[in-house]
Amino acid sequence: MNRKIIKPYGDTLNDGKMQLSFALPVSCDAFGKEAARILLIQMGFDSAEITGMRDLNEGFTHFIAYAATSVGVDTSKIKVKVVETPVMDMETTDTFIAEHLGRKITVVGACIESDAHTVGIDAIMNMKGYNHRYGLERYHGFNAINMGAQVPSEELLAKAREVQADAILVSQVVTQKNIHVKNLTRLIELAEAEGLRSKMLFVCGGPRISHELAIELGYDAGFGTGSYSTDVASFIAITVAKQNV
Ligand code: B12
Repeated sequence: MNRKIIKPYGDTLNDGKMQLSFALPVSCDAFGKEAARILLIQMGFDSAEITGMRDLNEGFTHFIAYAATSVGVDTSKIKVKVVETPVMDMETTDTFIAEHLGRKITVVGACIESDAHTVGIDAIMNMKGYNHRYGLERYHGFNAINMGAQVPSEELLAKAREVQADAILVSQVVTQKNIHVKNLTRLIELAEAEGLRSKMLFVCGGPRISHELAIELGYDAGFGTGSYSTDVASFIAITVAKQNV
């Protein structure tokens, strides 16, 4: 494979220039600015210039910096695990489900445990949709049940069992102290203990979720930042149809 080294683009191609933003526990003055610059040089940047600073009060300052790196990435060596099913629009997915299954696909979704962030799961499931894509509730081919946020794992599994769901959709947005990993692991362990894991697809999502992490945690797929209902609907429809062959 041909090596292809890329570097950040600032002013001219491959000049390595990056904009950085960070906070330090220093005063908002010449001393703090120099501390920020030295930090960047110690991090390995070839040059660093502090172009903005803002007093955050109580001895903290926020900095904006431009720094240049000589480090590049060889894109020919990159391997990532991604969901490989093709992405269909809503109408095509509905037609696919009608033709391949002849029944609705039932999905139950929730943001589990202490996590109160509903916007992500709503973006995928809500009738109104997100960024010009309707959510699963709008699809003819889906019976979509959105249980909202702060749903205990036990309740999500009980609902999935009650409605004989084809798929469970779990959202985790808060990742402090890896709470998302703990919650997602516990849900899978409970599902295994209750004999549910093999009966339905388990799909998780959130800003720090990758497909690779999802697979590692025992899920069928994971969707991170920038995912849409169309990605999830296509994955579920195609996978459920394959299992029904
Ligand atoms: C809005 C918001 C809130 C609102 C939530 C309101 C609501 N009803 O959802 C409120 C004010 C309640 C809130 C509270 C808190 N928040 Co808040 N919040 C945010 C904020 C600003 C936006 C999140 C959001 O809506 N994003 C938009 C959606 C569309 O993006 P998304 O969630 O990533 O979803 C997409 C993908 O991830 C994926 N996806 C997500 N879920 C799923 C599920 C499935 C099945 C699939 C397939 C895909 C998928 O698809 C979506 C569409 O592309 C973020 C900062 C930010 N800018 O992101 C902080 C942020 C998430 N919050 C944070 C924190 C810390 C909190 C609090 C702990 C603050 C506090 N100390 O009280 C509390 C926690 C409360 C709780 N118990 O959970 C931190 C989390 C840090 C971390 N890494 O853990 C963030 C990152 C802010 C920060 N920088 O500190 N928050």
